[in-house]
Amino acid sequence: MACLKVGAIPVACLPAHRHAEMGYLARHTEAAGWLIPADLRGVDAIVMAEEIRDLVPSLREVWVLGDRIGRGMTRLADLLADPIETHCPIADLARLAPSPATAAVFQLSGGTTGVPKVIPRTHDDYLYNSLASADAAAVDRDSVLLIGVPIAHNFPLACPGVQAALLLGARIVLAPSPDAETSLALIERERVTWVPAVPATVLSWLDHPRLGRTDLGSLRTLCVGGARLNPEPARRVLDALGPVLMQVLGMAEGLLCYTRHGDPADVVVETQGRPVSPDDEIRIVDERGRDVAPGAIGELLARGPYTIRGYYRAEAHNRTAFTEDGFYRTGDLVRRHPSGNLVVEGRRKDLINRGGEKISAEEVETLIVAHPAVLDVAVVAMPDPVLGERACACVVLREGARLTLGELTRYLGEERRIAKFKLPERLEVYERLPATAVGKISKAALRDDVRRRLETEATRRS
Ligand code: J2J
Repeated sequence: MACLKVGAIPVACLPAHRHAEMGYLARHTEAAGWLIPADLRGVDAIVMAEEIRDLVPSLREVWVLGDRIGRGMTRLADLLADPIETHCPIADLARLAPSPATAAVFQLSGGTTGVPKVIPRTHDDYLYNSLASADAAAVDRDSVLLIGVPIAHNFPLACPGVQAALLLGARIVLAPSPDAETSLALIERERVTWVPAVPATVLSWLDHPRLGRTDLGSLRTLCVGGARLNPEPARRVLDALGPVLMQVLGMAEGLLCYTRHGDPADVVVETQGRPVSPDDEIRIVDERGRDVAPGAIGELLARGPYTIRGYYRAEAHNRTAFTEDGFYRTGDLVRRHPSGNLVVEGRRKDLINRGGEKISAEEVETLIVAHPAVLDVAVVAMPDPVLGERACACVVLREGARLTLGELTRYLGEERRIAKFKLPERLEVYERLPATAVGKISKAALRDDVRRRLETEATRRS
């Protein structure tokens, strides 16, 4: 929040990010400072920051939360003990107030490309984003929001999230984890009214014995998005918790769709909502960019007051990620429900949606193909009953080479040092990868094959 006041741009990194992501993002954004806890989920973040600082010339400052610091770093506690007024009158700081049309926050794209894409959200668009979604999603000054997902994500930060809560004077409860035990206890104790969640979280709550023992009378809205919530668990939410369900189709690039309280139950259960702004323009188009017939499936394009027109420093990618007249190609396949709301039916983009965390297939493939045992690779989604999808690496090995899943994940995690959620959770070895008519790897055929193998294993077990 202080950064926003003075025009410093926070990069919305995740606690799961490691050397690979942090190094790339620091360099790409020319980050000047890094704020870290000394211990980051068991990883020594000080050592990580020292290493990356040595490689990234722009990175001058590292502030550490905790007692231990590295060379040339600053303890956050010392910074706080040294009042800003002794260096610079508050009035001078106020004069730093940034221009509304400049970048406020760098969000990160769920991404389909070899490296993460940086999304410049401006002060004016992000403010509007928060307030317009508060209006649609029924957050006001009496709301109490429970935030259990990493706070830098667009959803808990700005949709309507922490930003709208602070703007409107609502209350925020920060949970250390979204697990059922923690969340349900906090909802009861803090009289929480509004909870953002991914479908995997909701499923874990529905199955948890604590659910029946908890007073959830304060809860008005369980807002679910980030990945598809199937109608069956959606109905179970209504049965177990009453009419609190709200679905959201959101994206860090902008466009936000919500179902609304007061929508008929079937609309809340079956659709992912409609845009928050009367100025949002959406189109549903076929492969040649023509509008599909009403109710047919096509790719969702979006343009509007808070949807970006380009990624940061990504000229080549921007030429294909946006239409000539400025629509963002979401890569999501949707259809219009008779109610006018959108239903997500699939996607055209090449990513794995692991319980709401997005994994770019290309990013992981580029690393895997550099492994000495690997000749060719495709990373595809495999179905998972809770997370929705997980990543499976399909590889062709070099002659005489061998590779196990353990070796592959050790290589990716310990040598290439990528975020843990991106590690493949299954390895399939092929003689050759199936091809499409034009000779590209057929990911559809691979997905089908992996699904069949999982089903066979499941029947064999039962
Ligand atoms: C199916 N797919 C969905 C849904 C997002 C609120 C909620 C989520 C995000 C988010 C967000 C989906 N059903 N209900 O930023 O403010 C998939 C789509 C979409 C992509 C965006 C928010 N809700 N998705 O998930 O930038 O594929 O934002 O294009 O991480 O998630 O991912 P991301």
